[in-house]
Amino acid sequence: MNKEPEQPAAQNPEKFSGLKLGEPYKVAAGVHAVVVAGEHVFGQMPISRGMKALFKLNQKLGYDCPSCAWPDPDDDRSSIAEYCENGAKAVADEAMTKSIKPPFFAENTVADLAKLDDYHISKSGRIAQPMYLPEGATHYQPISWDDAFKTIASHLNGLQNPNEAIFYTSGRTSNEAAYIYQLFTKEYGTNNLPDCSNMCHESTSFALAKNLGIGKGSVKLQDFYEAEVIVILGQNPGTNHPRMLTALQKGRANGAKIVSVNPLHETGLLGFSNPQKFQGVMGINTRLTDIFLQVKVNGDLALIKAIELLLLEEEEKKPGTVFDHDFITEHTSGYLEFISQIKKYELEYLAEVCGISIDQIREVADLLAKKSKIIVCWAMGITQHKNAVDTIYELVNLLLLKGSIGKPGAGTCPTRGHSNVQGDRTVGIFDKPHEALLDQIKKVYGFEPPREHGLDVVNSIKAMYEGKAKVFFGMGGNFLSATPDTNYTAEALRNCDLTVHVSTKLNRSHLVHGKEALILPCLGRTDLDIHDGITQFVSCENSMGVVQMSKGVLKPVSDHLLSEPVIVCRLAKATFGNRSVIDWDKFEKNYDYIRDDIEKVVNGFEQYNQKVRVKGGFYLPNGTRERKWDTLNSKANFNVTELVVEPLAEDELLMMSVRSHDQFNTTIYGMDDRYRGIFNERRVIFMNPADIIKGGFEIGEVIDIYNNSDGRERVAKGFIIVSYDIPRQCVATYYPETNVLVPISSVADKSNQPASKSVVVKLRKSRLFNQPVTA
Ligand SMILES: Nc1nc2c(c(=O)[nH]1)N[C@H]1C(S)=C(S)[C@@H](COP(=O)(O)OP(=O)(O)OC[C@H]3O[C@@H](n4cnc5c(=O)[nH]c(N)nc54)[C@H](O)[C@@H]3O)O[C@H]1N2
Ligand SMILES: Nc1nc2c(c(=O)[nH]1)N[C@H]1C(S)=C(S)[C@@H](COP(=O)(O)OP(=O)(O)OC[C@H]3O[C@@H](n4cnc5c(=O)[nH]c(N)nc54)[C@H](O)[C@@H]3O)O[C@H]1N2
Ligand code: SF4
Ligand SMILES: [Mo]
Repeated sequence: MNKEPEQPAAQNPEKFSGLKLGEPYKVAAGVHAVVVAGEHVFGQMPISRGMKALFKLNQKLGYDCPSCAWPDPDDDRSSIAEYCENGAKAVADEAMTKSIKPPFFAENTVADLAKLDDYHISKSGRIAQPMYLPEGATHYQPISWDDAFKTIASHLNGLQNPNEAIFYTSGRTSNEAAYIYQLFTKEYGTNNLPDCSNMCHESTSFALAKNLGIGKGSVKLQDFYEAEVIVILGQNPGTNHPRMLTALQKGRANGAKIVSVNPLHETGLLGFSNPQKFQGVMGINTRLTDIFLQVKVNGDLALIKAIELLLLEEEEKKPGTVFDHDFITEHTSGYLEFISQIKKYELEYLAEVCGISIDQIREVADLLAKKSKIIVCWAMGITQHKNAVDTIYELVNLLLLKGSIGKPGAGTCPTRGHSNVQGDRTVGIFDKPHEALLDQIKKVYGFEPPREHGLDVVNSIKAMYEGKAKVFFGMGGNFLSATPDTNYTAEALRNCDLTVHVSTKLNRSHLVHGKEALILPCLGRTDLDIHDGITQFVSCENSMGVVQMSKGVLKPVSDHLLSEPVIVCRLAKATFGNRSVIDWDKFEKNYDYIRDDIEKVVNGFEQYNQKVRVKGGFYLPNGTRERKWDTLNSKANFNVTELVVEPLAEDELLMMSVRSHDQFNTTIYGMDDRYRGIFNERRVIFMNPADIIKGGFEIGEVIDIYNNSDGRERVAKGFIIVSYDIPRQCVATYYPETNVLVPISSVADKSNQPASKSVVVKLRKSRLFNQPVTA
């Protein structure tokens, strides 16, 4: 068996920062959250800058929160505080005044920087100027923008085939930048456009496009206020979509029942103290969840099937009282096949697989039987499993039985991650572009875009690993740390002739690089972007399909930063010379021209420039809301799914990787996860107390986590055991520290999304530590 090469540093530092344990919180947010937000913002910039930044955050005509994609209220926005603790942390992290200039790179070798942990890498500051790492060099050195673009152009023009280049996008990129970026790659000749969505909601986009005709959710915020039941699966909104709690609170006050499905009793699902309301300030809390189902990791498909089986039983007893037959007959296809297949399952078996008692499942089925305004919300706890697409099919089956799509108070709510991840896909960041988009590009610009599908994230990594792709260009993000199989991906990046990152902050992907490497520092969401005296703005689409303008307000930390759209234009001009049919100068001068072109090419952007200037923006069309199904048969489709259970061996555990309350993906804001009672340490593993005893371990002991897959041993060294309320044989760790354990071959069927929440692992005593290290 092959032994793994040493890991790309810092994933396994040999010392701990000093874990302190507290009780998990019962209530999220509250005044404490406001205090923490203030500490983050004012700790990293002067008061005046911080006030300015917070004052314009999520305000109509202000800038869009760079953190998650949860929507802003259409109407009643607070004029002082339309954001949450984690939005403020994201702003603090981006708008910090500390910056890293050439002397920082001259003093530190790349190898030394790679030894820092992610928290310290991010805290080093905003990158102030373009930097270049020549082949064989040990230090990044300054480079002019012109020379940087010439270097990239010469590599791109030297490739034998455009498909040897990879163009990654992370979901913070604006519509304007994303549109011209994908246009550039198409004129260059490739659809190799992997994006963070491939690791995020790809399973959702695949499933929903197939059964409902559009890969996006159907609900609007207003639906939360009209719903009778809101089911939340595989999502931790208190940390990752904090203002969703406000919507849940309002929905519940209007009579909705909330059902939460999660292996962990996440604080934000249990209770909420709204710091923007008098009651919250006074410490008055609202309970959020009515029924909590502590499902086993990846038990959701079995659970939904069990609920459907009980609903069917009730419907058969009292025909016409549970299912919406008018809806089913008029709008759906595949009902009879679905019914005959679901009957094959035994309730007892399904209950055993999901780990929920039949009584509790019955409680939920009884609730759903009587209601028809049902919203189903989900996130990474559903999408990052091998059978994720099937689970989402099944969630939609449930909604179709109840006629709960395309009417007020009901529908699908896949909660998106990055603030513009949905918009990037809308404007063409997709390795499998729709023919309609390609036809329109051909019509508007007159060149033939490539029709062959490109590479997604997993296939891009494989192509670089195998030497089939040689140039990697990252528009934002942290490809090395966000992707699975860290060592394999590191090898893939090191194989490239050139790796380029357009970034605001330093990250590990700059430090594990190709033969040559470039860092191109860009403006962030909060930064003012002025060309020829005109302040430019960009726009983003949130999780509910609203497109809004985002206009930065802060003076950039350096005069050497360029905006993402300008970077794309200069890249295109350097690469094509006078070969291009596109007027890149025009785009660069004023982003209105980019929006004019988006309007011509992408459906739903009529009068883009006018509508985006209206306070609050505009909704993109979404057929599911009007019960218009853009599927092959023009129907909403039931999908028959199979429950395939892969049993674990006695010594195996199923690991999910989750976010702490102090991080945004690979950016680590702090070392605490206070809602879960974890302080000052990230390298912990949450375990059921009975599994700790069964494995012969102790609480506080340091272990190594490992697995064997496709002939390799993968190891994440040095994790402290924490006893936690989590189902048997399930464990949780923080992402990205354990990405090293996710085999590149472990993906969701059909969507090819890394299955980073069903990682089969084993534990063994650490060779580095033999003392319990809990404080
Ligand atoms: N502050 C902050 N906000 C963020 C982010 C961030 O890192 N920090 N990231 C952004 C991004 S890109 C995204 S995609 C979203 C992610 O938002 P989430 O999806 O909420 O993020 P995770 O931490 O991955 O949490 C997944 C949740 O699913 C549960 N879970 C895991 N496995 C299963 C399972 O098999 N079944 C069920 N039912 N539950 C399961 C976990 O216990 C956890 O509560 O957040 C966005 N917002
Ligand atoms: N094991 C495991 N792996 C996961 C996940 C998981 O739950 N578990 N989640 C997956 C998910 S849902 C996602 S979305 C991906 C995230 O994957 P990515 O989007 O690639 O990662 P981020 O950590 O969000 O990227 C952070 C970097 O973006 C840069 N940046 C920040 N703002 C800007 C900007 O405005 N412009 C530019 N150009 N750069 C900017 C900064 O340099 C920062 O270091 O990770 C995935 N990986
Ligand atoms: S809920 Fe999301 S978008 Fe809204 S302020 Fe918080 S982090 Fe930002
Ligand atoms: Mo995400």
